[in-house]
Amino acid sequence: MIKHIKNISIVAFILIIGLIFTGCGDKKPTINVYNWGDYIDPSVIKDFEKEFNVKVNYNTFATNEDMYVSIKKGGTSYDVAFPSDYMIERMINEGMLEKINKENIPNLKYIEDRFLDLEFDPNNDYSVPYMWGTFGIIYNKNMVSEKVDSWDILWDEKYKDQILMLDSQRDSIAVALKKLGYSMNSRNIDELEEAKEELIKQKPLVYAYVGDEVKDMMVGEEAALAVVWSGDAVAMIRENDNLEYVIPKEGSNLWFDNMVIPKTSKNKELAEQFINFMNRPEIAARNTDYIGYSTPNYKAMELLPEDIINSKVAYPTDEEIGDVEIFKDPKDIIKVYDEIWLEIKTQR
Ligand code: N2P
Repeated sequence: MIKHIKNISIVAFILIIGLIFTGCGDKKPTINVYNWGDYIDPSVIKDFEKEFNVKVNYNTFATNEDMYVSIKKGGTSYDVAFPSDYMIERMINEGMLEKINKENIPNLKYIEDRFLDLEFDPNNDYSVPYMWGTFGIIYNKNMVSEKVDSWDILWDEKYKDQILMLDSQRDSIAVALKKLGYSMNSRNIDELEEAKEELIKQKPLVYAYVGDEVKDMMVGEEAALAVVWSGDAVAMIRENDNLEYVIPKEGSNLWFDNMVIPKTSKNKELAEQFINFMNRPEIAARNTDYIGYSTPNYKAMELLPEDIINSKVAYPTDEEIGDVEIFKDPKDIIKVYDEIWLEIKTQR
C-alpha cells in the first residue's frame, strides 16, 4: 500500500514538473493591450491570437486620466493603448509615444479623411483612428415628460436621485462649463471655479457618478437621465426603446479615440500588426456592431446593418451634431482640473 502511494506521488510530481515546463516552454509572443472597458468584440482578440499565433494580455481602464497614470507609472509594458484626442496630445508632448511606421498600417487607407491629420496629431505620426463620438444626455421618455434640450435639466431638483453623471473629470467639468456658456477648453480660472461650484451644487441631485455600469442602470430604468458617450447610447437604445439621446443646444464634445504605441512597448512590430488588424474592414465592422460606437472606417461602414449606419446618434449630420468642441490638452492647468474633481468627489 505504502509503495502504491509512493508511486502515485512520483507520477504526480513528474506531471507537475511537466506542466511547469510546457508552460515555460510556451514561447508565444505576447502583446499588452490597454483599452476602455466594453470597447471591443472579445472574439476579435481571439481571432488575432489565432491568426498571429500570439497571446494578447488585455486590460481595461475607465478614463483617459486613469490610463495616463498607469502608463506613466510603467508597471505593465503596454504595447497598444486607446487614448482620446487631448490625451494623445499630452502623451506626444511628454514623449510617451512611439512613432508609428505607416507602411505597416496599410489599412489606414480605409479611414475617412476627416478623421486623419487632426490637430492633436497633425500627421498621424503617433496614432491611428479607432472610434469617434459625442457625449450628451440619455433620458427615459416615461420618466421625463418635458423636452430635453439643455444641460440645465441635470440641475433640476425634480430629478433628485435620478441623475447619473460620468465619473470622468474632463467630461463632467465640460458639462458644467457648457451649461454656463463657456468653452469646454476654458483656461480661465474664474470660469473653472464657477464650473466647480455648479457641480458641487448639483451633487445632492446626482444618484451616482458612473462608468460602464451606466448602460445596465439606464436599460434597467434605475435612473431617468444620464450623461453618456454616444456609442453607449446606441447600445442602450437597442435594449430599451424608452431611451432617447440628445446633444444639448449649448453644445457638446466631439471626441476621437485612436490607437497608440506607448514607449513602454517591447514589441512594436506586433503592436503595429494589431493596430492594422483592428482596421481591417471586417474586423472594424464587427467591433462597431458589437459595441455600438462609431467607426471612422468607411469600408467597415459598407458591411454594417442599415439600422447602425442610419443611426442619428452614432452618425449625426453636421446640423444634428450642432456646436461641438474637441478637447485640448489643458497642459499646466491640469492641476486645476485634478483639484476641482477631487473637491467635488469629496463633498458630502
Ligand atoms: C466605452 C468607452 C468609451 C470611450 N466604454 C469614450 N471615449
